[in-house]
Amino acid sequence: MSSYHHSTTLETMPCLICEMENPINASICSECSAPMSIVHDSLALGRKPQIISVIGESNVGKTIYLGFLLDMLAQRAGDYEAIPKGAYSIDLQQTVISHMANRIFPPKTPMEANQWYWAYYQVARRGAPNKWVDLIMPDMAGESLAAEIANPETFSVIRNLVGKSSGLLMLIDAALAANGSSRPDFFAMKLMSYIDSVRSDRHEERIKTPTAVVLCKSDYCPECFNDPRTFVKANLNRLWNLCESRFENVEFFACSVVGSLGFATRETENYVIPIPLHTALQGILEPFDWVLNQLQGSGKTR
Ligand SMILES: Nc1nc2c(ncn2[C@@H]2O[C@H](COP(=O)(O)OP(=O)(O)OP(=O)(O)O)[C@@H](O)[C@H]2O)c(=O)[nH]1
Ligand SMILES: [Mg+2]
Ligand SMILES: [Zn+2]
Repeated sequence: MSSYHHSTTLETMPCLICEMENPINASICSECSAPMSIVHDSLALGRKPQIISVIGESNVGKTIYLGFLLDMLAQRAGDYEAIPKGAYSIDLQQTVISHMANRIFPPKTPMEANQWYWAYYQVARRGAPNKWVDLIMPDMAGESLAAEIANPETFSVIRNLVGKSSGLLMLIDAALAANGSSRPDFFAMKLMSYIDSVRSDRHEERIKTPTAVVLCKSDYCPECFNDPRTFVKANLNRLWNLCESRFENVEFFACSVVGSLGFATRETENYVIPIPLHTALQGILEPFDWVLNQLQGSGKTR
């Protein structure tokens, strides 16, 4: 990326995600649909941002997790200070917060990459002002991720994001796993081996990228909070084994966004939908905090 700093003077600019040259006034990359404002904002800052990707199957809770995480950062939870770059960075958290305030879960993320939310934040801990990190956190659709895993190069944006991520938050549906479903375990395995194929040049070397495995919907199985490791070992054993053999820097977490759920049906439809009666955030910041500590090289100083 040596052309990166010189490109302001040219008629085109390389996309930060896929490096494709785009006209200077393009709003999204013609190749991968990433917002070009990320490039403009990073040029204005004079620093190259790092990518933290939230990955996981459709319906696992990525959108809700990321929306609440960003909102917590914006509200200075955990001594963080966070500055959004561009109005586009605020849309995701606004969507999630306003839906939840109306007691509805936010809608499923569309498969088309040009409709994803992207957040670009400068983050630092208060008291450590020299430790600003610039983070790009896209909200991908689980179905697009599944399509890319099944058929690599379907979504080049995902391949580039996974390949360039400095940290990964891998979300798993703990409620399904606790019910004895093998689906989350198999999806996680596929995801891990996909990451492995994208990341490693030498196959005998383990992946070093800090990877937080996050057990979502732990309100359904509160034992996850006490001991996420033991839960993964017992209920997601294939994933556990793959982590041990291929990933050098993995940690396990549990999270939940709801305190209580109601269930409702419509007269015209015969399925039950969960209603979030009140928001109670648990374990949202911890995985992010861990990844950031790994990036800043300060190890486990929590
Ligand atoms: N009980 C419970 N349900 C949750 C929690 N988080 C998410 N959910 C449920 O999971 C559903 C999916 O959440 P999303 O954040 O939209 O999932 P996603 O991973 O973004 O899904 P895609 O956009 O399809 O990739 C929500 O509509 C809720 O029903 C949680 O902490 N507790
Ligand atoms: Mg989503
Ligand atoms: Zn691109």
